[in-house]
Amino acid sequence: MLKSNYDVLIIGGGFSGATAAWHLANSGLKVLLIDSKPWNRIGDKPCGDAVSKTHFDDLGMPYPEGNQLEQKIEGIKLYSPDNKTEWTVKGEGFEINAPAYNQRILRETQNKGVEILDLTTAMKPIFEDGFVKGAVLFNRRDNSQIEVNAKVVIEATGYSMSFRSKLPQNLPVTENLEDKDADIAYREVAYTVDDIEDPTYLKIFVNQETSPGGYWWYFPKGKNKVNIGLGIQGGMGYPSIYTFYNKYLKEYGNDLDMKRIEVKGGALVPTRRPLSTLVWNGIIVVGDSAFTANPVHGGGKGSAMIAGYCAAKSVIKAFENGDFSASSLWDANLCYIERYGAKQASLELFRRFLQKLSNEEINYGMKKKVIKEEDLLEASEKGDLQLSVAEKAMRVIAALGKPSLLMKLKTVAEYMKEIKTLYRSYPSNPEDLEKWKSKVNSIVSEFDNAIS
Ligand code: FDA
Ligand code: PGT
Repeated sequence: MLKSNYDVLIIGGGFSGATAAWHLANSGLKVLLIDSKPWNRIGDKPCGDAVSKTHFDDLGMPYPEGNQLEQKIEGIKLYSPDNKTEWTVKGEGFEINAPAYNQRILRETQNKGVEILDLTTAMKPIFEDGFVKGAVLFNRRDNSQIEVNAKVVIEATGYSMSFRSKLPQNLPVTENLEDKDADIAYREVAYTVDDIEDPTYLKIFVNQETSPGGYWWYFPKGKNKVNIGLGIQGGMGYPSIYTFYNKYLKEYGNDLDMKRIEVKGGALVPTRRPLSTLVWNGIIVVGDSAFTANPVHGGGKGSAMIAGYCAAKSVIKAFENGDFSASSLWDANLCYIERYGAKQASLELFRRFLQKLSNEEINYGMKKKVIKEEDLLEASEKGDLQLSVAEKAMRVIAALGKPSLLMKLKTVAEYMKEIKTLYRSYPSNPEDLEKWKSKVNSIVSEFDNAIS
């Protein structure tokens, strides 16, 4: 078997892995990135392809341009189940050609010295003395096996979690995804018969009948092309995602030219708080594999980029210290939790609440502005649902005169605040992780009881 040594091995070249590589490219470290897919398909995964502009600004990443950018976005329109209420949430973003942008980032990193092997899969970890020390790879270009030793492995394998799942199961980074903590999502990209009225707005349709525990989306990719799909909550025993897609497509995509479908496909979206730790000895987990997607809207590309960025920063520091233990890599946790993870924890609770609401409650809540557009935006941007908002909401809901889960909104806001506060006191070293984690778990189960 061939053997080689690298400072860093990145497994997976999607948004999280590519971003980690991009931020490591000028560090002088010897970096290898591998992906099972051929070059021209890296970044090609089922996705709605919408990413907020703020992520590129915050991380100093280049904007998508040319064929990487399909549509500039000015905001999101959110529709109630009965279609009677439309909320507009403004915010700049991009509807991207994900493979084109992803491959551009990889090319830039390659030009700066990162080695990239496509058609190459990490088959099993090298794990010694409690440390991840590399991986055994299989290269399908020449059918060779390579043993790669690395000081740090960045696990960016997406929702397959295909590398970390082969580590000893007592490591904290091997935590599993519960079926109910994910949405099953499916989308097609198709041309439309007529021009789309306003392609600068993404449309989201919330409806517990046509997409239970998720939503339908209609994301324009130019004047006459659209990414259309839906998510439904996993683990609920619902019919298959295709059943929902075929049954309700006419309702949301009556303008599609069914003869001109470009791509179709589905995948899982994690909708929970991030892994309790992204790092352990010699390893950092990023992106979907670390459950970094937004629990309420399922968008995970921006936060995959944040995780990749945080991983790169902590790797550089670990090399300065010559220490690749969990405590030395711990900064990746602090960086990610501050930038996105704490908000995810709070939004996971909000998601658990939203998924229990009936269409009638959502119609009522949106019509009466129990929560307003700006409150939803604040919740979604910061993970904060103001208590004053919830209190005002109570007075509106009281007028409803019948029992409603919406009455629990104040409790929801309180728990969201509590869990975010707990995330602000994230342990400063691995020794305190288990104690902190059990506090998080008890808030989540208390919350479930409170809204059941
Ligand atoms: P990603 O899955 O992109 O990359 C993982 C890579 O690892 C792959 O290229 C794979 O080949 C490789 N790999 C896996 N195992 C390997 C191994 N053992 N060896 C080598 N390579 C390996 N997000 C968003 O921001 N906006 C949106 O509109 C949507 N919409 C959306 C719709 C649908 C239908 C889904 C399913 C998901 C979304 N998302 C989304 C979520 C988003 O797609 C997702 O969060 C990110 O693409 C995750 O990026 P990662 O880099 O983590 O994984
Ligand atoms: C309810 C559970 C749903 C589960 C999810 C299921 C999903 C399926 C699949 C995936 C499709 C992905 C679509 C991605 C859309 C991207 C949206 C987006 O970019 O949102 C921006 C940016 O957010 P950010 O977190 O990336 O960045 C934040 C900031 O810029 C940097 O910190 C923000 O816009 C919004 O969040 C708009 C809100 C969308 C809300 C989604 C629907 C939820 C349902 C609400 C019902 C309300 C009823 C209330 C009644 C009381």
